[in-house]
Amino acid sequence: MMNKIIILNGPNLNLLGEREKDKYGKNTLKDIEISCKEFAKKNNFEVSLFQSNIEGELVDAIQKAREGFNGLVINAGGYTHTSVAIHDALKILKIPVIELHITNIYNREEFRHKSLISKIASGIICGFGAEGYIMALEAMNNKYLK
Ligand code: CA2
Repeated sequence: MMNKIIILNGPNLNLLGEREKDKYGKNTLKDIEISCKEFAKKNNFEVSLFQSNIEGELVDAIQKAREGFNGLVINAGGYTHTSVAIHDALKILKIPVIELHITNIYNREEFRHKSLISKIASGIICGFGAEGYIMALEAMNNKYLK
C-alpha cells in the first residue's frame, strides 16, 4: 500500500498569502497544498492537509493519524508555544513527527522561543518559508518511508 503523510496547520495559517506577506510569504495554503501534492505524486506517496483554528480539532486530527498514516508534519502556529493538549496527543503517536515553522521562531519574540512540540519531534524545520513544507516531505520520504 502507498505511504501516507498528513500535514496539519494550526491557527491563522488559513490567512497565508493574504496578510503579513513580508513575514509569512506570498504563498496561500492552497498553493502549498498543490506543491505538496505534486511532490508526493512524483515521489510515490500520498499527502493530505488539514488546517484548523481550533485546538481540539487539531487534537482529533492527531488522534486519527494513528491509523493509516506513516508520518505527520505539523505547523501548530501559535499553539506550538502553549498547547499541552497537542503535545500530549503527539506523544502518543508511533509515527515520525516533523515540527515545521515558516519563520525562524528563534530570531523572533522571546515567547516564540519555547516550543512544546520540539521535545517529541523527530526533527524541526524552521525559517525557510513555504519551501519548508517540501523540505519536511523530502526529509520524511528520504528518512522514514519505505
Ligand atoms: O512561523 C510559523 O510557521 C509559525 O508557526 C506561525 C504562527 C506563529 O504563531 C508561530 O510562532 C510561528 C502564526 C501563523 C500566523 O499566520 C498568519 C498568516 C498570514 C497572516 C497572518 C498570520
